[in-house]
Amino acid sequence: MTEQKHRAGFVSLVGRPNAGKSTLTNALVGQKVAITSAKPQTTRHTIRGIVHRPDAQLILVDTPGLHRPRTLLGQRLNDLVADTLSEVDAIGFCLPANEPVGPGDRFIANQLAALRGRPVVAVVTKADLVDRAALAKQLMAVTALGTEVLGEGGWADVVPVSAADGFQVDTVSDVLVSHMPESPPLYPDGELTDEPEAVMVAELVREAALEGVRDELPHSLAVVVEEIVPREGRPEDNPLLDVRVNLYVERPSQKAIIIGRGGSRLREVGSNARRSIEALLGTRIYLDLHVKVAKDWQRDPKQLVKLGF
Ligand SMILES: Nc1nc2c(ncn2[C@@H]2O[C@H](COP(=O)(O)OP(=O)(O)OP(=O)(O)O)[C@@H](O)[C@H]2O)c(=O)[nH]1
Ligand SMILES: [Mg+2]
Repeated sequence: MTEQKHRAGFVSLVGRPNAGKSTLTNALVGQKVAITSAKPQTTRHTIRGIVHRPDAQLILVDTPGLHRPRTLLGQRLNDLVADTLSEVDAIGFCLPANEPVGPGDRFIANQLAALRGRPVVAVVTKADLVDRAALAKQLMAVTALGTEVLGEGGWADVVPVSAADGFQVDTVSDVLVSHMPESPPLYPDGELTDEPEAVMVAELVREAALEGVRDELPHSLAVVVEEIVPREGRPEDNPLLDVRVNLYVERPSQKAIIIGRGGSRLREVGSNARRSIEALLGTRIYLDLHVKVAKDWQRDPKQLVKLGF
């Protein structure tokens, strides 16, 4: 009898903005570790989500969507992804089933082709949004892109998946595991992410603030947690954390949108974020949100550093 060896390694999920990388990360991990939204450029830094299986451990590195950079922020995000790719064991290239393979995908495919030697699994996401015939066509188009940029062998695998209804999520996991090196687990059992708490808190506020806003605002929003401190004088069995968070936008008009009439929108953002942060931290919190204008921060190197980029 041959004994199965334990495998463990790093997988970077890449793809165009909005391709479904973060949603797939959460589905594979089985819990929310990355925020998601219908707006492109939701993910702004790499997030590690950890998949624990009896036979393997996958450390998923969810990345910001890759695109032709138009701002300094866009450039930084692309550089971040390039750095990440040089350190992983395999790459999951996400392409949505419901959008034709386009120049944006080809741009990324060519960058991946330059990293010869690392297996690239093409993952056709959002399979639930198309019928079988359209899915088959898309799988062929994606396969063709693989042979076009990588030559004869093409992608290491091509797998359709729907993170929304769970279709083939286990298959994606199996395929990625098959490309991992033999290794003992790299993270302790039960750890689902290695994100610091403050980063998760900032992300949950950003997710709540992105809900329902118009298209140009999301890119202009940055969220920084100033402090998380226990409220003094609380009974031990009923603690309260004071969480102070700044939301930065680029223009006064955007500040007005975030705050809403009479502060109504900010209150709604606050109560939505508070619920998800309390679920994350397991204690009650008092969430204090402040909206500030940092003019054109996406283009200003000094401000980018201050905001954590
Ligand atoms: N129907 C359906 N929608 C999906 C699926 N996966 C993701 N979505 C939706 O697609 C949108 C983008 O998903 P994200 O996971 O945030 O995409 P992303 O690739 O991480 O985007 P960026 O971080 O902006 O690069 C969200 O509205 C998701 O709900 C899926 O399997 N089926
Ligand atoms: Mg994302």
